[in-house]
Amino acid sequence: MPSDRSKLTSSHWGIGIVQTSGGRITDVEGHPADPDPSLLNKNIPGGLSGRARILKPAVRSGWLDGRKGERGRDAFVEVGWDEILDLIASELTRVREEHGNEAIFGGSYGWASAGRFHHAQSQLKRFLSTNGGFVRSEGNYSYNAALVALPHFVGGSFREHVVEATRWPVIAEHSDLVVLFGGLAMRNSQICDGGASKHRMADNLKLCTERGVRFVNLSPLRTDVHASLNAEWLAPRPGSDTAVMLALARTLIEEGLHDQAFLDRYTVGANRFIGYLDGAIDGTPKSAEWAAEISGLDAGRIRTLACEMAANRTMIACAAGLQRADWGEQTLWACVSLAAMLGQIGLPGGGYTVGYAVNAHVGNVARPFRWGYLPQGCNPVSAFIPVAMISEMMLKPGATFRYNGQALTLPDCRLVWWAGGNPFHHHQDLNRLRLAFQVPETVIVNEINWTTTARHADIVLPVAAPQERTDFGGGQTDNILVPMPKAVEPPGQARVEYEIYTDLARRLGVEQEFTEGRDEEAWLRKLWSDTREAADDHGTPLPNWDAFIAGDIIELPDPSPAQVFLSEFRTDPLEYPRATPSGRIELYSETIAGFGLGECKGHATWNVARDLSSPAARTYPLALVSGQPGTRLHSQHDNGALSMEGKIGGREPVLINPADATERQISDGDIVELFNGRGRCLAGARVTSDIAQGVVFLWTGAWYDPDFEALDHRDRHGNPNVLTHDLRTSEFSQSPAAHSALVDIRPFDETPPPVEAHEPPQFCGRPVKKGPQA
Ligand SMILES: Nc1nc2c(c(=O)[nH]1)N[C@H]1C(S)=C(S)[C@@H](COP(=O)(O)OP(=O)(O)OC[C@H]3O[C@@H](n4cnc5c(=O)[nH]c(N)nc54)[C@H](O)[C@@H]3O)O[C@H]1N2
Ligand SMILES: Nc1nc2c(c(=O)[nH]1)N[C@H]1C(S)=C(S)[C@@H](COP(=O)(O)OP(=O)(O)OC[C@H]3O[C@@H](n4cnc5c(=O)[nH]c(N)nc54)[C@H](O)[C@@H]3O)O[C@H]1N2
Ligand SMILES: [Mo]
Repeated sequence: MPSDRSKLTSSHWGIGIVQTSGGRITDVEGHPADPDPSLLNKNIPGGLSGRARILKPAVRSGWLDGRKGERGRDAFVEVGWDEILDLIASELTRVREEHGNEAIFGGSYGWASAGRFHHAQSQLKRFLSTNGGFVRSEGNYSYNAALVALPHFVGGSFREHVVEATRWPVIAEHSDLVVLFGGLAMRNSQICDGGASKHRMADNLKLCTERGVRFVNLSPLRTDVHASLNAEWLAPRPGSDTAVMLALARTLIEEGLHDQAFLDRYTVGANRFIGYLDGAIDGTPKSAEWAAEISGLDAGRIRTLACEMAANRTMIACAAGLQRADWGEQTLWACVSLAAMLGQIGLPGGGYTVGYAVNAHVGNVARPFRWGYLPQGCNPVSAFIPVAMISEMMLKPGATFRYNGQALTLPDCRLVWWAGGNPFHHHQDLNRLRLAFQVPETVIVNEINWTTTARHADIVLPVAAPQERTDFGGGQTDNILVPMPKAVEPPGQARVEYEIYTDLARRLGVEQEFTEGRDEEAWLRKLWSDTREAADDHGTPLPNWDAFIAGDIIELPDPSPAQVFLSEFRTDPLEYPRATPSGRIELYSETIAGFGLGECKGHATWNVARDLSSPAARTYPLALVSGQPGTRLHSQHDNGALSMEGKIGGREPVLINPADATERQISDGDIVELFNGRGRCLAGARVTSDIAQGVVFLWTGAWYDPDFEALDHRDRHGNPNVLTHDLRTSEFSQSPAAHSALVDIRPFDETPPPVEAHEPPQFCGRPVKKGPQA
């Protein structure tokens, strides 16, 4: 029990105890109940009280001045709450009257913050639904290809895949070998959306080492696997995993090690897949030598690895990052197909998993029942976009596109409202996104800080952070409920978003519909009472709200500690069929073949990444991997203490192999420039043999800091998304493909410009009205 019970908090990376002084947060300590507390709490004080904090409502000067100027460059005019809410109410009304609700984009992707009630997207969507609806976005940036594709291959949602993943203690007991495509990054498993209260991964992996489980890490980054696991490190070229998986499968056939009985009973299409492996379709046998050429791995090792996988109880783990790449759907299908050939799917410690380490909970714990939530209302608008088509939507309204077998049209959105996300962090090809963001008539952003997205808005609403409002935490897949009493008041004029929407709803004549007669406190009590009811149904009574919010975390039983993925299906595939057309795992899918997409055929297929198959391969020789940062969550609190400690000369570190560095006369600690045909950015060089030769690794999340005087609006801070493309994985799932980009890098010989991303924008007075109407 913490000494000061009134200051517990929860975040996506863990629980903490907030220390305050003079109405400000001075520190957030780990909670004693967490065996491996996340250090990311150290970012909170700086992240909430930095110079970038938004303190007053603000309007872009050019927008006030008859919608002129350029988003992202203009100064802002600070105004009062009444004025800004009047402006928004009249602008919403205008857009609805002139263009209908199909012209309002409320997709607003992003992680926002933990807390069941004050969830930024739920609040915005509920408000917009109350006002006639909005265009939504479908899917996410994390594992979109898996969301769309796995239901075709294996049936069931991807959520089921991760929630039902085989538990690590089962692996410790039963597996001999774990083959990790894309590693098992401990830094990533700090986090889960909505909360990750106890970090169990380290202890569970310790069980594996104690039992002598062997790990093979196929990844460009050695440290993608914790050193204690003593993994063998193989570094295939980024984007070549599908080829390696296909070659492992082909080797099983060559050696007669595939499990024909499993294929016959549990799958369809094995013969056609095997035909492709043999080269019957394209004349190219998918041999170990073929994959060695593509991946840079040793053909002999591919063969012996296939034999070891067949001879042992083997878990194949595919990191989510691998499907965040060109043709990412194929990597998933190749993984499932390889596991099917081995025939261990559904056995304890065998088979495959997509997304161990995508968060703290996969394979570690699950939620016993659904916590109370704020209903988002009914959205009358049916138009949507796949989430990563944001630039495409703004730049090409009315264009048609393919998605999961459908032909759809991009909506024509005139007003864009973002709350709880940072597209200038998360989206690819930021120079293109900047152009796209010039198109809408109005952009509204609710933010805590002056992120680059807020700077690209017309209307900016300063909002309270989680520690500045009362809520309760319950992670999407956690088994722990956390009281989150307000620790400090919001600074300046920042307000709780629910109050902002309530005031707006009043102006628009829909207050009762939006609030249902409840204020913040009444909603918190309702959501808690919904949670208690669900708990009662599960036989785990919870205290009342007043006792809970004044108390400590509450841990509920883990519903499935010994779970084995697809074990029921394995027991009886007729009784427990998969939700695919055949009821089995589909190694060949008539549905997908019927989509008629060139690169996505009816079986797992090898395709070369776009940058590699274009002239870029010759111009830009290095593969850029842009994984999740260990020192923060995405772009959140990038100006916090831990995040800043990780930077080099105030810029994001880029990992580069000594051979690549020497060739370019780059030394550790140098300021370097990364560049390709899409953009360029500065970063700090970290020369290390932990990264494979031919690859550079730049963490995501440094706030994009364009220098408008420099070539390509060079980013001064080290945001990899100025270099990535936004072509998406394929027309099958239209998923983000951030990990497929080629770049080059050189020492930056000029005086490095200061990083300005963590500063507020310029403010100015109101534009003076000129002309006859003045
Ligand atoms: N190159 C590359 N790009 C990537 C990835 C990659 O691997 N490589 N990964 C992708 C992935 S997996 C993801 S999930 C995305 C993440 O992309 P995002 O989820 O957009 O990133 P965050 O930094 O978490 O942005 C959340 C924003 O919400 C704000 N916020 C927090 N709480 C609140 C609140 O209560 N109200 C409001 N209004 N705002 C709030 C924060 O200040 C922050 O600016 O990035 C993607 N981008
Ligand atoms: N600390 C921290 N943890 C996080 C997050 C964060 O921002 N900070 N974000 C969270 C979110 S939203 C998500 S979705 C998950 C993402 O979890 P993942 O998708 O697993 O994370 P990534 O870091 O994108 O990729 C994992 C690793 O894959 C490797 N990799 C990349 N490309 C290739 C390839 O072509 N082949 C092979 N074999 N390996 C490759 C990289 O070395 C990288 O370290 O992480 C979550 N955890
Ligand atoms: Mo994600």
